[in-house]
Amino acid sequence: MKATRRIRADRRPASAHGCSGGHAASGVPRHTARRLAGRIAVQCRRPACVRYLLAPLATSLVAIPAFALPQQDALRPAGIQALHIVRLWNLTLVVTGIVFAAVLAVLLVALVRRPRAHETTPPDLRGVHHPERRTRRFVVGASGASVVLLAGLIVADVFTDGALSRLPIADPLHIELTGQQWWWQAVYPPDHGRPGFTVANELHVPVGRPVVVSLKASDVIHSFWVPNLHGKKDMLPGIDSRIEFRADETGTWRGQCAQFCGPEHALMAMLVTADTPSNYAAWAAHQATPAATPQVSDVDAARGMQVFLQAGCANCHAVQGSPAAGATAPDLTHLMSRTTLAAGVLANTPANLAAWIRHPDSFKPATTMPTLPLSDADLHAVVSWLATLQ
Ligand code: HEC
Ligand SMILES: [Cu+2]
Repeated sequence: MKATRRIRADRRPASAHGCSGGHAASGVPRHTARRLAGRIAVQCRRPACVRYLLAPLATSLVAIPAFALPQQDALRPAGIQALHIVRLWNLTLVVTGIVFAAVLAVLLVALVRRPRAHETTPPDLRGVHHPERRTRRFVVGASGASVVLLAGLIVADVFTDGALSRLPIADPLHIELTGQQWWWQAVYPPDHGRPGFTVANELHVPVGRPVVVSLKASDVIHSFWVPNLHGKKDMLPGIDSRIEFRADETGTWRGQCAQFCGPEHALMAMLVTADTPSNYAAWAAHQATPAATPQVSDVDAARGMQVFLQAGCANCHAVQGSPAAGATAPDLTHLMSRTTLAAGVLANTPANLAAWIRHPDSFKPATTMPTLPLSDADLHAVVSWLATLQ
């Protein structure tokens, strides 16, 4: 994942490097890393292939994104479903670990006690005339133990499955999640008097309340996977399924599409933020409000909205509260309340926003978002407007 992103990042326009700023994650300051890249490229004239190998390696040091998404970690459960799974994992690890150590120990004993012989030693025919009772008993015993242990793991697996399906789901939060190439659309239907709304790529859920996510795919097979909260569930076009989980700890957890869905599959991340119930309620209430109309005094933003409507952005994107009502791309109503752009590919800053709109295909080469020919002034205006969509 990281490697793909680094390689991709090489193709980014210069402005994207500038604005993401700071130090590379490895602690190498960017300018040092860049100089290093240059030096390696210059010194390795011969053979040329070495230069071609080393230069991208060194530039990849430069291009590590300066923002860090939270780690996804199946071994660090933040909810009851992930806890059931991690317990099964621990049991499997211990059992198979003991078996592995036992096999190695027996192998070692066999090596140490192996019969030593040379050319003149007569053949040892004891085993032919007298059956090796002890050895046979040992093999039968070890095979029996393997069967019992494997059967035990199957039973544990079935119990885990049962526990996963027994999550109490009284009064759950419903989310309708659709996998798209290559981003996530999440519709929150009306809930306890709060109107419905749509967001992209970044979900929020309240801690302690069960969540039922209905899963759809609009184009190809995707897979929902937020390992800190639950296992994987495929999203199949034409076959709706659902996944149920509960977050028991506040925090932001990373998810990733887990089924190859096309060239940008690796760049299809998701964030799930588990909030306290009151913070969640505040977030949801805010998401359900339409975007504020730009102030007339904010000339740039007001013009930006016009550019957005006229340049074709509104054919795909919706901004509630404006005439933009496209339905095939991320809803941008509260764009600035998200921390990332394009499914976790870029930190959400005005500079990255401009870089993305200028050349979306330099970040996600196969993206369906077109590169529209906007003048610098129009681009500036559009970004000014989008930046008001708090
Ligand atoms: C043909 C449809 C289409 C048009 C036209 C289009 N976009 Fe997009 N846009 C997309 C898609 C699809 C994505 C999601 C890409 C991804 O993450 O893989 C996207 C993503 C974005 C995002 C990132 C949203 C997020 O939450 O991460 C922004 C901002 C954006 N577009 C702005 C614009 C602007 C401004 C215009 C007009 C200049 C525009 N788009 C025109 C399809 C379109
Ligand atoms: Cu995928």
